[in-house]
This record gives sequence, C-alpha cells and structure tokens, in this order.
Amino acid sequence: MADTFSLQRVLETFRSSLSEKKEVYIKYYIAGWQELVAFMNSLGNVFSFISKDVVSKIQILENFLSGENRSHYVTIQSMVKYELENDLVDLTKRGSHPESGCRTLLRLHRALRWLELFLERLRTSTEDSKTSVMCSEAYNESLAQHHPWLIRKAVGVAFCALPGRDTFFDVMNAGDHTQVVALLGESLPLIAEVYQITEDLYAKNNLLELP
Ligand code: 1PX
Repeated sequence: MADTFSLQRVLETFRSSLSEKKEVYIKYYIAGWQELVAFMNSLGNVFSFISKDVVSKIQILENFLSGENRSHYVTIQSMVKYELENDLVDLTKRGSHPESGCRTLLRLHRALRWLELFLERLRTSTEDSKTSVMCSEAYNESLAQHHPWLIRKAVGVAFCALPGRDTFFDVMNAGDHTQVVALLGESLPLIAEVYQITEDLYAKNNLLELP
C-alpha cells in the first residue's frame, strides 16, 4: 500500500476482488478497505474510533486468510459455505463464535453500502454541497440502522469535522474535479456489483442479521 490515497487504487482493488465466476476474493476486498482506512486516517484523529474498528475487522479476516483453514477463506462464497457447514457462525445470539468470518465481513459489507451511497452523492454534488450532509444522509440510509444511539451520536460529531468538498476531491488524487467525477462514475458500478453479490449471498443463507 502506498502512502497517499488514490481513488484509482481503490477502484483497482475492488475490480480485482471479482472473479470470472463473480465470486468475491476476500484478499482484495480487505485490501480495498485498507486503502479506505488510510484515507480516513489522513482526515484526522476524530475518525480514529471508526478506523480502529475497521482495522480490527480487517485483522480478524486476515487471520483467517493466513490461518490453517485458509483454503476455505479465498472467496466470500467459500467462507460462507465452510463456516455454515462446520457450525462456525453464531446465528441468533453471540455465543461460541463471536468473531466468525461471516459476521465480521457483514459489518464491512454494510459499510460498503454507506460508501456507495456517499460516493454517488459526491459524484452528483454541486459546489455548494456539504460533505457532512452527504455523509450523514448516506449513513442514515444504511449503517445507522444497525448502530445503537451512542454510536450514531459519535458518528454525527465526526461528520461535523469532515473537510469540504474541494478537499475531498483533492485527496482522492485523481486529477481535477471532472476527472474525479468520471472515475467515480467508473468505480460506483463496481462497488455496487461487489455489494450486490455479497448481499444476495447473505440473503440466500439468511445471514443478514448476524449478531
Ligand atoms: C473516497 C472517500 C471515501 C471515504 C472512505 C472512508 C471509509 C469509511 C469507512 C467506514 C467504515 C465503518 C465500518 C463500521 C463497521 C461497524 O458497523 N462496526 C460497528 C459494529 O461492529 P460490532 O463488532 O460491534 O458488531 C461498531 O460498533 C462501530 C463502531 C465505530 C463507528 C462506525 C461508524 C461508521 C461511520 C461511517 C462513516 C465514516 C465517515 C468517514 C468519512 C470519510
């Protein structure tokens, strides 16, 4: 991972995460998240409680990827099959498998929906649009529904510290505004596709509400 964030690299990692059979490689999925964490860290300390949580979830998945059962953790599809067949998932309440791959990835999956909604707003925004408003609208439509009151409040405070739209566009390192908008237009269908494939897989296996 290079020091500076680039939207192009996020796009490339999510592109690499899709196999020909439309399965999702966990390795690239979490690489995409690592890039996003680097971006969030560059925005300042107010976001560290958010990035810490993402980092710990990435770590849980990385441990599976390098552990003795790694052959089952190549794609999200193989992980779901393996963990379900071997009773490695707490399905209704937290018990002996509080950190299964399935429940951990579900948290990132829900956050990916936030990202999709936020980037779509950013893509179609105008000069006077506020990033804090775009962020919180996207949040309320997605992740907020899974977060308790206290987290929602803390997230609201963090949103107020977001830099403006111009800074966002600059930090993405993808050229001028028109180029960023074009790249967002290219990235969003990919992110949406990865999201939808995961969503369908989780829905089919009744995993969307894992504790
Ligand atoms: C190109 C620009 C894109 C900006 C990239 C920013 C990436 C943001 C990534 C946010 C990821 C949040 C993951 C949250 C996972 C989660 O829901 N965790 C909760 C549940 O976990 P548990 O193990 O307890 O069941 C956990 O309680 C979460 C705690 C921290 C709060 C998470 C708030 C998420 C707010 C999303 C908006 C981020 C705004 C960043 C601005 C750039």
